[in-house]
Amino acid sequence: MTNPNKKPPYRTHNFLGYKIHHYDHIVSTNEIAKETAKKTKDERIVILADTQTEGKGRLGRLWLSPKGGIWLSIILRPKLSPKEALKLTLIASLAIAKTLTSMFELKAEIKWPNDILVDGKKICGILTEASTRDYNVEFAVVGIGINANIDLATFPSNLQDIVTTLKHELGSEVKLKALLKTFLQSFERNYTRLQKGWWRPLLQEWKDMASFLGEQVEVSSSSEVLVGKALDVDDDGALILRLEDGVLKKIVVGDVTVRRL
Ligand code: BT5
Repeated sequence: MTNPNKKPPYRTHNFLGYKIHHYDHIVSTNEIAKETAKKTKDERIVILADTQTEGKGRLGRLWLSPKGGIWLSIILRPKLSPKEALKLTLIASLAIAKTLTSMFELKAEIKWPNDILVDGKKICGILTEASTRDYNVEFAVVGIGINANIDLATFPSNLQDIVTTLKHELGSEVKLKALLKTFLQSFERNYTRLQKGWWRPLLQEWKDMASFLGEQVEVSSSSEVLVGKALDVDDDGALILRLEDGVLKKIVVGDVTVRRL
């Protein structure tokens, strides 16, 4: 039997209609968010943790989550079909890129589908997971990891060339609370617009911050590696690649590497 007097293992704050559950450490905010989502009908709940012991990347990869970063997952109940869930990753990446640009004057770039880069290096990754019912998204969890006040030396040497942090880029620490608030403000604006059906202008804003469009890229998925020109991102958020033989290919899952000569 659950004890009604038992305190939850997190602190709560409210901001802009978002309810934040702030944990010290946790296995993965996405995992706790999915468990939380099954127990409530609410949305705009944010699971936030100071550290994660098993932060998740895509395809079962590990996401390193030391102290100093922002590791969070937002529970949403959008009116979207399962194939449109990718739009949540796109509006989150747009909000992060805008936040980093407006707060710190950094030149943040988006790399399809889920990376935010500064100086060509990954500063933030996004993992969206959706639970579906009757061909609709029942709930979605948008997991976001921002490398904020972390020394680059904290990362293993094989990642130090491809990863960056706000502390490394700015030479000083940032205010995590202010960063979180600015991001949530920007995310809320995008989410409201998405729910109103204003997807096209959001996608255009996203494309304006995307660094890989028009470039020669390599796209790897679990089954193949494709090489071609990143022509566009279509209305569903899928990548349109023109292969070297001219054939157009629509890609929903994959890792993009820009091949700069
Ligand atoms: C991602 O995966 O980029 C999605 C990361 C999502 C993390 C957030 S944190 C809050 C929420 N809760 C979770 O459990 N997850 C989400 P992917 O594109 O598969 O990139 C993973 C790869 O990035 C790894 O294989 C490493 O090479 C690299 N990596 C690991 N930790 C990193 C970090 N902190 N910063 C930058 N790159 C990292």
